[in-house]
Amino acid sequence: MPFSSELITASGSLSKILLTSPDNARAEIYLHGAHLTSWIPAGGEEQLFLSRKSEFRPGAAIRGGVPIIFPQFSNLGLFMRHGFARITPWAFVDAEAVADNAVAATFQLRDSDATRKIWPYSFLAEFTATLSGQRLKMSFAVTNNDSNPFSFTSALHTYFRVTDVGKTVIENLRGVRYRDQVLGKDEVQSKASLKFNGEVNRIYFNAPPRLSLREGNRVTEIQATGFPDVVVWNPDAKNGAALSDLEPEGYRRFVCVEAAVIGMPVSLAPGES
Ligand code: TA6
Repeated sequence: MPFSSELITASGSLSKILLTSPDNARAEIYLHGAHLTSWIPAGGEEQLFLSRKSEFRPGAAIRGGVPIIFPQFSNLGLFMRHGFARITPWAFVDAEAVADNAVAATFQLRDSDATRKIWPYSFLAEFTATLSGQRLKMSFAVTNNDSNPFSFTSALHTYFRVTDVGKTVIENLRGVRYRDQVLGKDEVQSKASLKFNGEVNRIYFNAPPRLSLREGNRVTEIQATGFPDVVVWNPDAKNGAALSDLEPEGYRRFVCVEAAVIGMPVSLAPGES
């Protein structure tokens, strides 16, 4: 079977690409934010959480899937919280067959009057989702098209779907220094497994490149290169209820594990990628 990609009109009249690999893995990516909202491995089930109360409209961020955070993570800087990439329409470039029986869909975002009002630089950002079998690969690249250098922070803010956050752990973070954003202080991970017994909002710096997300027998292997940090987030019941676009009890059904570059922002000279 060849791969397929189809552009359809979806929630909120926004457009999305339905992507299917030759071995029948599937993904959905909105042009709004180049936001991946669904990933179903071949013969498998949905791996990403998407809130039933999510907004789908220009200017708003989709709650769930994989928001692309660029050019600023959270409030850690002078610019817009979590950046503008997730609330801006991207261009779909193409979908093509690549090695290992996979299909790759590429999206681009360039600066505009609107983005330069928020962040005064000329740039090209490119997001590629590569899909086959049991694997989803996401690549994010930025080119400095400006005459001045710039720096940025970024994350692929992935909402992994779980059945019960209380039965979910993340493994392989022992010994890693983190900023606890709830307590506002730095700590070192002492336990082998990170559990979710309440609000968790942490930036792990220089984390190992491979982590596991485990719920019972179900294990998701997470691997990152070029993103040295990892953000782990779950809001808990109280903070989750305060999010207007999160469905009731929605906090139970996801854990965010985010490939991130925060501690050492990426600096690009003019022309560099
Ligand atoms: O990545 C964790 C985080 O920065 C949390 O602080 C939490 O607020 C989350 O992102 C979601 O942010 P959002 O702007 O999408 O509500």
